[in-house]
Amino acid sequence: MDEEWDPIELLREVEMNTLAEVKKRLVAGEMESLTSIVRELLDAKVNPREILENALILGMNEVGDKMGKREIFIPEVLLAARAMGAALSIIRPALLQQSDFKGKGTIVLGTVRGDIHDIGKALVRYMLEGGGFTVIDLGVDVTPEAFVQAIHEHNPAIVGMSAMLTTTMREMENTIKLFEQKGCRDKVKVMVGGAPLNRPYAEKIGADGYAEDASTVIREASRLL
Ligand code: B1M
Repeated sequence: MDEEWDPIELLREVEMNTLAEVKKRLVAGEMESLTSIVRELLDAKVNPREILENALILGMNEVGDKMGKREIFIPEVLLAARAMGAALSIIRPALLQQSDFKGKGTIVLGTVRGDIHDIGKALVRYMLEGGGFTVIDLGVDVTPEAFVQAIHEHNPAIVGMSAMLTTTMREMENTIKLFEQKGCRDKVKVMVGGAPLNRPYAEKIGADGYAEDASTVIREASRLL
């Protein structure tokens, strides 16, 4: 008797193979072929969160591991980062379309002074926007003074800070201290995140909230409100 085959199972297998290909091209920094596969997946109605979580984030983690083991160096990491940025900008509209609720509140977001890593922050931003928050993105290498100015300008409910280096995570504490000195600490909740952080550290520096990754950030921001 012929082996039975399940078309849904077959489609799933094709999807998993394509996601593995997305990851491979990201690690190789092949921006053009990566973005064209991502477009094809979105056209085929694959959930953008699945592309993010099962391919792109896994790919960036692999880039980090290879960088840590000195198997690849800054030029290759930059190519992968550029490819990731291009893929994220294609996925962003699809993520926003999934948003079913708007007007949850404003969040000012930035990577702290001395730190130029922006991929994790961009991902956090897209998730928050998808979750109904309005996000004011101050970019990277944001000084404590620029965060204070943004509080006065935008009156956010939450200030979110990202840091990826053990050296720059200290800037979060400096920024919170400046909020206290300038009398705006009570006006906002502070949420922090980034690979070298954990919740005890967030509590130690006086932050109100901490999220480990983009998938938990909406829950944490909602809790703070
Ligand atoms: Co850099 N780098 N890097 N780098 N880089 C790391 C962070 C590192 C761990 C690599 C390694 O050695 N294995 C290491 C840090 C070591 C440490 O401090 N413990 C490192 C280093 C050393 C450096 C330089 C010093 C290298 C050098 O010049 N010798 C230099 C520093 C530059 C600077 O900032 N001043 C540097 C430079 C770079 C590039 C410019 C080449 C590039 C950044 C390009 C860009 O962002 N446009 C880069 C990259 C790409 C990385 C790795 C490989 C990948 C980071 C990334 O995008 N991850 C990284 C290794 C790694 O992380 N494994 C590494 C994917 C992203 C989706 O995850 O950023 O963790 P992540 O974000 C997550 C969570 O952390 C969380 O949610 C995000 C989404 O899930 N999150 C938040 C982040 N912010 C949040 C905020 C929140 C809540 C959650 O609330 C507000």
